[in-house]
Amino acid sequence: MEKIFYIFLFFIFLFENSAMAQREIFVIKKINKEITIDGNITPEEWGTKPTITRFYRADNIEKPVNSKTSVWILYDHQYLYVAAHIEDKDIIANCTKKDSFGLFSDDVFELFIKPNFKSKYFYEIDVNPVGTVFDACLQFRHLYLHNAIEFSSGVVCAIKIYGTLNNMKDTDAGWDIELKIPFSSFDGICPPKKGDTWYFAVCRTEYSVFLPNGKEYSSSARLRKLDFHSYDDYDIMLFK
Ligand SMILES: [Ca+2]
Ligand SMILES: [Ca+2]
Repeated sequence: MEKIFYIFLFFIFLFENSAMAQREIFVIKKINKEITIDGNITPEEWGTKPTITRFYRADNIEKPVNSKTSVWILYDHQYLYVAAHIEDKDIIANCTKKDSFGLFSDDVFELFIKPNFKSKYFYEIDVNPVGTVFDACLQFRHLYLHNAIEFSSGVVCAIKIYGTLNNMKDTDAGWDIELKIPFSSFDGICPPKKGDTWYFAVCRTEYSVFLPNGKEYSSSARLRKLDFHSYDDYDIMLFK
């Protein structure tokens, strides 16, 4: 019966979005035990299989991504949990001021969430390798962040760096991030129920001396143009 329900949902989305991108549906499992946000992505907490293993270049989805990313997403009655294993040979982070545009000169892990496609609002939560957060509420697709609405996600995050920070002379392995976002932060949004669907993209801005252009934008969503805010191309998280 459950299987039929998910197949039904799939066709609903296919119909709803036939003129839009090829959305992928990621099933998000509910957990009973709160995850310790300490930067250690343990199999006991997150399971062995990441939710997302494939990222696409945001400037050209046909080209292979240089820096790989694996993402885990879970939830409970209170929080949305996200973890990522982030390959990065040259870890860069200088910004320490919250909500500063200086963050975007660093390596950044970026989460875009649109709980309700019919609502104009969606949310962005960005974190660099030293845990500096930029979060914003957005209301237009291709919005310049300068017009973002003040929003505090209440995100709690922890990071483990495997390498040296801001040292281009050696080769780093990458960084791991764990974060939790209270559902109560989203205006008017209740904790999701089984079968609810949200739209989302996990993205990265990466700077590295090892990259051909010194920079790479990548996303879990197949973005048809280089714009992390084009939510028409976001994938779907299906709360199980
Ligand atoms: Ca942990
Ligand atoms: Ca980097």
